[in-house]
Amino acid sequence: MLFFASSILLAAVASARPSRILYRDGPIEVGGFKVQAANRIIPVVVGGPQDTFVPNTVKASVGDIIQFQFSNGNHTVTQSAKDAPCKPLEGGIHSGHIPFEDGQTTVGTFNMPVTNADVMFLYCATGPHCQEGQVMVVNPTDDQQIVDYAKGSQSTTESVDGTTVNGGTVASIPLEAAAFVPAPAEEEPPAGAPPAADPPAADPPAAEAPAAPPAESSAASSAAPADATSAAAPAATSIPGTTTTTITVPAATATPAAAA
Ligand SMILES: [Cu+2]
Repeated sequence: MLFFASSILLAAVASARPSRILYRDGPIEVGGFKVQAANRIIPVVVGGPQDTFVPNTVKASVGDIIQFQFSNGNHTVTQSAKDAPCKPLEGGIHSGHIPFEDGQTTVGTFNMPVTNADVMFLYCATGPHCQEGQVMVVNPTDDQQIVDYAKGSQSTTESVDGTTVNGGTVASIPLEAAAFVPAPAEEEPPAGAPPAADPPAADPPAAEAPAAPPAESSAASSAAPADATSAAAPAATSIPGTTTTTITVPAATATPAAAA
């Protein structure tokens, strides 16, 4: 049921509509159109199978809280100026680096209160993520703004990290409450039966099955009896016998040497 709900959520997010808005002082909105928005919590997924923000544009009102939820990888939410992508804006918001690793049961969040209706340009300051398009715009004035900002970020050569956490609160939520399904653990690909296991195991990625083939003892035990059973007795007997004979021969040779 949770998985089903998550699928709906992801589909809704993909269509760029604020789908699962949580009202702190009211009913929970699930895809309808209750518009008297007051103090909403708006989830934005950061990272995951791809280095992205989902959604990458958000319309928020003063009093709302944008809750950045950090999925797989290690990412930041950092504010830049419109025309200076991938570089922190002085006094702008910065979440710090918040990782998500396989097996985590909680999700790191950065809760950013929206204090004015101005446009905000945000990027991830980890590695080349900004150049790769991990950027978003809050309260864009038109649809072109995110496109232009992403293009600008791609033209930069490197990102500048933020310095101090600012403009929000770092916290965490249970994984079950997150707006995403984590990427599958990276240790499991060798097994040949992922298709069958996928649908049921999609919601909690907890149990890992250590499948180690322990076949050494049987091989060793079968090899040992083979040696003992085979006609090793004659060979073993002949070797000592030969050695003894050789020792006798040099003794005879020593005689002429001594004579010379
Ligand atoms: Cu990132």
